[in-house]
Amino acid sequence: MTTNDLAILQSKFGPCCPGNVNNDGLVDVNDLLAVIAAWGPYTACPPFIPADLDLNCMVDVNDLLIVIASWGPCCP
Ligand SMILES: [Ca+2]
Ligand SMILES: [Ca+2]
Repeated sequence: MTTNDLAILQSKFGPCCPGNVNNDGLVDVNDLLAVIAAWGPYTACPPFIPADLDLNCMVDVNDLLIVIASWGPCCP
């Protein structure tokens, strides 16, 4: 992931919570499961699906790592 990718993520989710797939203020097992449920490439992209956190038209280990890296409560 490049600095530019990170900037895109931060503009989408805020600096603390790029892994918050379901936008509930917390990165937890539900976000992890959402990534796993959407695993693999998807067509008609863009639009990007919520689980595609690095916006590459595929849900893969990089998205999983983003969830793990931002695990826990989001910024207030
Ligand atoms: Ca969440
Ligand atoms: Ca992805």
